[in-house]
Amino acid sequence: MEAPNERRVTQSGATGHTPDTISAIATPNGRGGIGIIRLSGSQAADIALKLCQRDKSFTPRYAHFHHWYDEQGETIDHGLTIYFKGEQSYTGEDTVELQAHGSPMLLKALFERTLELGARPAEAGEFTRRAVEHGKINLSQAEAVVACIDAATLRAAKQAQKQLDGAFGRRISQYMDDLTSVVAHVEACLDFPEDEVPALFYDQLRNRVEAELIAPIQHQLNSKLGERLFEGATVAIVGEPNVGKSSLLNALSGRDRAIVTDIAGTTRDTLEVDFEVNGIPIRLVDTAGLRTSDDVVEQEGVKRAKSAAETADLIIFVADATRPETWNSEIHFGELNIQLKIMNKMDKVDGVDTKDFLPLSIKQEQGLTTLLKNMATMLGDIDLADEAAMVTSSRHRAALETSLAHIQAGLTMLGREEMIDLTAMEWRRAWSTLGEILGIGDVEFILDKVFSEFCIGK
Ligand SMILES: Nc1nc2c(ncn2[C@@H]2O[C@H](COP(=O)(O)OP(=O)(O)OP(=O)(O)O)[C@@H](O)[C@H]2O)c(=O)[nH]1
Ligand SMILES: [Mg+2]
Repeated sequence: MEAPNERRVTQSGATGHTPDTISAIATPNGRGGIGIIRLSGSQAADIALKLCQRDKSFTPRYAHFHHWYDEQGETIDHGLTIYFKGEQSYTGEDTVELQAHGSPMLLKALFERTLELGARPAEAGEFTRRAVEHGKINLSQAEAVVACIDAATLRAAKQAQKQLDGAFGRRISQYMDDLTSVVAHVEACLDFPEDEVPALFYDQLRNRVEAELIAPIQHQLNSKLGERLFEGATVAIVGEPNVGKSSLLNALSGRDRAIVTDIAGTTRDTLEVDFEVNGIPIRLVDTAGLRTSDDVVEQEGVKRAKSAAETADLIIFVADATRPETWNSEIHFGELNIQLKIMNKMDKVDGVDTKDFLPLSIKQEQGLTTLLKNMATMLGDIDLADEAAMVTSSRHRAALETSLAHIQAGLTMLGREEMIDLTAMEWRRAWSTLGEILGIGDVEFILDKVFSEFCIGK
């Protein structure tokens, strides 16, 4: 008689050995209530049946309670086995999830057992890559999966969800459809003798390309908010000593992080705190007050302050309302682009002209809300009519920019008969560049690059 764990039951009708069934521990490395192993491929169900020593096929999407056995027939662990059949699974092929205890040791043993039974370890992002290859999702949705997992703020995660729902992809598909249609129109002109194509025809086509493609793509490219939500921004606080820079860092981040004293030169080194403004992840950098000093440590601090300011996305210059000598940002930062200037300690003065400074009293907590609002605006948080179609990655931005350039190049040649071919060629290039966003066309190298950023098990 056959040993139970060698019984061969085929669930999916797969015959023979396909090396292509992948397995991975899908939950993060560490201890937890539940840990999940995921299998995908034609042998997934068969491997799971052997693991369970079960001879009756699984009901799809049904949680089967089972023990899982090793080669000797000893229990490794027990838990839920869920089978997703082909089309109904995340990857678009037979998939099994084993919901085990979240013990790193047991999960490793279970995972190794799935390999013994014929699976191979999944590569980073391979489950999602298969989903793309089986047409379950497009490439921009696959990227949204990573963005969702990596999101540092709830707003970023929600934005990733919208991309995952396909709003961004639908917009790109719309552009591609429009391009197909205008290319067809242009090519139709080739069938007419030159003087029979009415000028009006070109005008209408031009207007259409401008309204349906150029304007909306430019609008999408104008906002950097999407990238900011995921990539975050660095904000440096600079100014003369003792103006309240460290106090501002503490007030904004809501943490008593930096030392605050009335001694000028308290902060020597740069100090960073992470927080968020309107869902934009911010790295706030406090710096040493800028002044000429003989102190070697302080000189180094000043050097660091300058380099922090140079690399920041936004520089906040703080001045002390009681000391006009601290108001001139040109002295130390003449060459830098200071976007936001603050006049602090307004509680100590009466009727000071704050010029282009934002009045603030950290002590009395006045002006902080306005400051946060200004920060968000300067970091690109403007009202967008259509947040769902927001550009969220530099890859998408580059593709949209290239595509726009091709559309515009085609447009400049439109109306000249001998150039018709070139116009159509530029617009076809625009089309395939947009296709790269969705993973359409010959894009193997793009897939490799995108999926290398995934984690194992996703
Ligand atoms: N009255 C008043 N005092 C303030 C205000 N903000 C900060 N201070 C005081 O100003 C002094 C200097 O504050 P810090 O935050 O240490 O100043 P800093 O710019 O970081 O100084 P350095 O690290 O030396 O460059 C402290 O005594 C604070 O309590 C304010 O809005 N009003
Ligand atoms: Mg300080």
